[in-house]
Amino acid sequence: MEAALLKHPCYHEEAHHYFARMHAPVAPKCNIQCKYCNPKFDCVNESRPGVVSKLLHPDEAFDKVSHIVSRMSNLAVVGIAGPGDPLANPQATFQTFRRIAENYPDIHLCLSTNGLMLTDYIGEIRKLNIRHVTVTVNAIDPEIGSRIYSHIRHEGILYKGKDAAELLIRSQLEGIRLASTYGILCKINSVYIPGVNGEHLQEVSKAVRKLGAFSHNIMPLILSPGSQYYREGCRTPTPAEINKVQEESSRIMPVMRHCRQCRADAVGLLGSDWSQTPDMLPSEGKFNDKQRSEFQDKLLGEVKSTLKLNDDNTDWTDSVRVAVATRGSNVINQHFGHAKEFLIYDVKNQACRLVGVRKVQAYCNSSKDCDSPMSEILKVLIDCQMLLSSGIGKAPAEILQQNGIIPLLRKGPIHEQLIESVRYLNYFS
Ligand code: CLF
Ligand code: SF4
Repeated sequence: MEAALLKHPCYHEEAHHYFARMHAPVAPKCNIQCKYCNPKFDCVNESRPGVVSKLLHPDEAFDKVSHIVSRMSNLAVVGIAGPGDPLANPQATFQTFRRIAENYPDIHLCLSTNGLMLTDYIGEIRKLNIRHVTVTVNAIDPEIGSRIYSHIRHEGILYKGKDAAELLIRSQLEGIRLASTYGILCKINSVYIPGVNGEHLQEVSKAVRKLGAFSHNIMPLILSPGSQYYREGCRTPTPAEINKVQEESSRIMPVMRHCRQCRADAVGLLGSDWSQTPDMLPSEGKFNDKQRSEFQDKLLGEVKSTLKLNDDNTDWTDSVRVAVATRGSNVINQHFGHAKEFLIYDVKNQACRLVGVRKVQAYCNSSKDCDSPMSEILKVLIDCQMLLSSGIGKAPAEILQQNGIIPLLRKGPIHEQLIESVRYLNYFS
């Protein structure tokens, strides 16, 4: 498998334990209005709600990239994902990509868009060798689309209702077809909106697969305060609902299960964000290009060695569901009390598979009936039988136990620890 995949933390599940990405927040404007988005907040297609700390001019963005590249030796990808739509800000977007491509040819470039202008800029995307493009497709049926988008602006005209959705969907599908034809790896993001498009996402998978898309990332709706859905009292999907649609779509095409719905200015491994404190990066000093390349070759070797652990033929009936607290590097190294998210695995015999990532904060911040962090965590871990972390306080451990979740203290490689812990499940029970 080529490095463009194995080094991209979003395109390959194993890569996300080792390789980092950063986003350059240079694109403020958007040309559509999704009902879940509040323009004062990050784009929820690619980020959790939260104001971008600072919009950057392309020159500032390049300086920030240079700073991080020299200190974060596992940085493999620079993406532009907002806070608006990158292709509604083509000058800033392509100027930023151009400078990065000229100075750091080994860094992979990644673009995330609503797809309205994708066909218009496909030439520029190819010229800059942008190999990874994500398109957010929430519906392929204009009737459903009209319940998700309130309007779009295209060539000076304002479209609303079904007309708007029809134009957007046509542009997205044509863009995906064209990009895939040129060998660009197209990932599809869909926001699961209960009561609107949940039942429809399988149809989206089928359509985009036919056009050559590479994988489908189905993400739970996060309600941005102030957005139309928020005002209307929409709800977010439960972990069980998300699992169900991901499972259905995974029979059609590869499904991404490790998305963190990152900020438009995120920096670092998925799930551990250095965007607010880039001066405190955890490196010994600066790296030159040769050192970075050697280090990344070593990481690539680690990714490859984990590939053989995956078993696609396992029947997962009667498997054990386990939550894991980690800060990355494919090891259990996070204290329960500091965890903002849990990786959820199914384990059976010698095999394990990632079911998803469940954020504590995101669910907590977005749900209106959030009463305490612990009750929120219990909701998030509702279907888990075990929790593995590097440390946990007595009180939360007891609460977990009372709710049928066995908390175990573990350190070391996730796969190894999962297999071993589940082997002794009866003993711990
Ligand atoms: Fe960024 Fe997106 Fe590129 Fe990844 S994020 S532009 S493809 S480098 Fe990744 Fe973040 Fe999920 Fe996006 S985890 S929100 S899928
Ligand atoms: Fe908001 Fe992104 Fe939708 Fe634009 S594409 S309205 S920035 S969520």
